[in-house]
Amino acid sequence: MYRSCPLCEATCGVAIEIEGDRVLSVRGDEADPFSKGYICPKGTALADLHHDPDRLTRPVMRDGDGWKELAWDDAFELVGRRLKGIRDTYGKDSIAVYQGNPSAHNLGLLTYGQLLMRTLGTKNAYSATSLDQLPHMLAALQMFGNQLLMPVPDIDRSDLFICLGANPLASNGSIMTAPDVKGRLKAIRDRGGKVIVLDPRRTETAEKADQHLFIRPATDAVLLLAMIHVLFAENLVKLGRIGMTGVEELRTASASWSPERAAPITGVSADDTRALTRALATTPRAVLYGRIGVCVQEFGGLAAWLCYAINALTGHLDEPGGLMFTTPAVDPLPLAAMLGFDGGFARWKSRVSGKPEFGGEFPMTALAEEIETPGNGEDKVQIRALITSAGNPVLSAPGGPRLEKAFGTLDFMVSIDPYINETTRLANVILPPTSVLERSHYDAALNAFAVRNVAKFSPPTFERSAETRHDWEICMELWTRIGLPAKLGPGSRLVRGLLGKLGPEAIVDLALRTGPHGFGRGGMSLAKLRKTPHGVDLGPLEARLPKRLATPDKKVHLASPIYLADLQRLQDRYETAVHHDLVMIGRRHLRSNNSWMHNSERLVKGPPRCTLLIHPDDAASRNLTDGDVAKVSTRKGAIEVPVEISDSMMRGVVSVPHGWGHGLKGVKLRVAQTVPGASANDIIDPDRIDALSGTSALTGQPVEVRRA
Ligand SMILES: Nc1nc2c(c(=O)[nH]1)N[C@H]1C(S)=C(S)[C@@H](COP(=O)(O)OP(=O)(O)OC[C@H]3O[C@@H](n4cnc5c(=O)[nH]c(N)nc54)[C@H](O)[C@@H]3O)O[C@H]1N2
Ligand SMILES: Nc1nc2c(c(=O)[nH]1)N[C@H]1C(S)=C(S)[C@@H](COP(=O)(O)OP(=O)(O)OC[C@H]3O[C@@H](n4cnc5c(=O)[nH]c(N)nc54)[C@H](O)[C@@H]3O)O[C@H]1N2
Ligand code: SF4
Ligand SMILES: [Mo]
Repeated sequence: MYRSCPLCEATCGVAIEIEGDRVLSVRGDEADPFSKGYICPKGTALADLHHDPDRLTRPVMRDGDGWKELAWDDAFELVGRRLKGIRDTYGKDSIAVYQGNPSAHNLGLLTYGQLLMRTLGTKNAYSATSLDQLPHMLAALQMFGNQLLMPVPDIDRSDLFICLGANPLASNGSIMTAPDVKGRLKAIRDRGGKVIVLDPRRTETAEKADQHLFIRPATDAVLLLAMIHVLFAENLVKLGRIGMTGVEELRTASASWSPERAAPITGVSADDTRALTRALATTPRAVLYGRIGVCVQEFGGLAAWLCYAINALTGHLDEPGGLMFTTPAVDPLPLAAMLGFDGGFARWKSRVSGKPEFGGEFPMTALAEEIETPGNGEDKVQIRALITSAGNPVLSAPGGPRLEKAFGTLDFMVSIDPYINETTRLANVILPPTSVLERSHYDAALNAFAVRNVAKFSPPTFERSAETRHDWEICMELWTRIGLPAKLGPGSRLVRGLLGKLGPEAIVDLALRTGPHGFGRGGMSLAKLRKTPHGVDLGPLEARLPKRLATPDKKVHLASPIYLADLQRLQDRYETAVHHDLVMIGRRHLRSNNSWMHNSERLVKGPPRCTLLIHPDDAASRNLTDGDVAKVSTRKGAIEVPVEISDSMMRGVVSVPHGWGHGLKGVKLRVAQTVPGASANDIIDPDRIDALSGTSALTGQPVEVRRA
């Protein structure tokens, strides 16, 4: 059986050997035209997820300290009645929704999960977006006119790959769907090109690069402004064929940020900044790729914007080997619009602290206060109920303990999730979906950010039993039982009755047929994909501008006023810079996936991974030796983790990975609980945000470290 692995963004093809209802083996699918046999250890663990005895298959309801199983109909009746009651009594905004990361990897949630959230009509919509890529989406909206128009590095044709705040050798790439990044980076070097990594840690990716430069956390915007300063100073700006506005504003904005001024802030020397800039500007096929490290920080909005802008200023936007837009078989723009995911920023603000909405969602940093703070009147509604879907905010969002406490005060909470984990143990009812191998799959989201245009449909590997429900069926049922509007809103042609019959496959089929490779232009359809189980290659990325732009003037807007205004905050920050002895960053490991795959023996075996990485000098000055237990504290609390001394860390920076902390009472993950670790998000201050976008500042958290 062939399918694609939905666990991370790489979308590798897997070949699964089965016997009866058991998986015998999972291997890379050599015939997949995109991944060509590559998989990582998590792909093999698909079998563990499917066979995990802790995975729920029927709804459960909290019953004192334990849980009792419910029949599906009873569960839907209960959840529907409670949520409807709360909505009728307190209003739409009294029900909050949190959608986690796997939503983007699950066709049912991408479509019907979105529809459920949108028909709820609640302003209290939250997701992992504000812990992740929000600044990239905001930049796409401001610069290219649509939040989904995020360009991707054309890594296979690039001769210079500058990697800022990403570690694709561990993460397998993000907003850059590229199975076997290691092979693709090696290919750059084999053809005489260069890979340069800027990161506060000498990462796995940096180890394989031509050059690694340490950069102090959360100073990327300063580095990028200095690089832009050099571009103008040395006449290296090259605008190419695309119409752009805002070039002069960028010249002015960068004028005061000389590399000499930036160097003591960023830790990147003025010479290195100039050399880097010249290399980017003079290499015909080059790209600067920025990812989560540039987003989840105090100046994430500015940094993500400047990453796109610098590619545009050096003539690398929409050019082979540069930063390009995809031509996916399912165009996400009309699909998202149809599902009610409209772009927009700061059209309204959150009730308690005035945080800006983005795409109809508030940032995660507003959730706890919106639950805790009493409302007064119709427009000022307090959250009374919560639906979490494919998310684990107690571990993945900063201020985990506060969220946990807040969830405990809700009138009702329901989680759509296969596990009783740190978050879902707080729910009244858990509705578990079918396993990853029991459902069909099409990567509607990730194909849109793939470094080649590809399409693949995965049929279910196993027949599901009548006793189970797909994510989309759960969402559909809740839509009906809560008594939500049957239509999305004025103008929407999506009607509940019809959607209940269609299912996500029909939506994909329609999108394929009407998409850029569809009717008359390649005849793409679901039927066609079913006949090509390894997937189809639709060729390299192509130039798409200006046609693809969604800006009214069909130009790239290099200097949106929201960014120009936010530059003052950067100025102020470094005029009054407070020096911190130590700041904390995170890290990812190839055998983890955020918080939720530590229940697989084969993925967690080996030495403990939830450790504090610290530079030898920083360890020495604190009398720490390898294997000591360190107490890491912030004004939000403290955690204890083993010390691992390593010169891969920049001085003044320590690293603790997120997604651990499985020792909480009531968690039912028997393997994960044997390697609990501690949650970095317990001590990351939720009030540290990028004030522009509302994104959580997960990186650059000031900490104190001493022996426990
Ligand atoms: N194995 C594995 N793969 C995953 C995941 C996982 O948990 N495990 N998670 C998936 C998800 S949800 C995502 S969003 C992607 C993320 O994919 P990536 O963006 O590649 O994420 P990371 O591996 O965390 O790499 C971020 C890098 O930024 C560096 N960094 C931290 N702070 C700063 C800073 O201020 N400036 C700069 N320049 N660098 C900084 C960190 O040291 C780190 O090396 O990975 C996905 N893939
Ligand atoms: N400190 C720090 N915090 C971080 C990050 C960081 O780098 N540093 N990274 C952030 C990022 S990039 C992200 S994306 C978030 C992730 O944050 P979340 O999405 O909140 O957390 P995950 O750990 O991905 O949890 C996924 C949940 O989905 C469930 N699940 C898995 N598959 C399915 C499915 O098919 N259907 C349903 N219904 N449920 C499913 C799992 O059981 C688990 O409960 O974490 C963020 N938090
Ligand atoms: S790299 Fe990602 S998609 Fe590929 S096998 Fe690993 S987890 Fe699955
Ligand atoms: Mo993410």
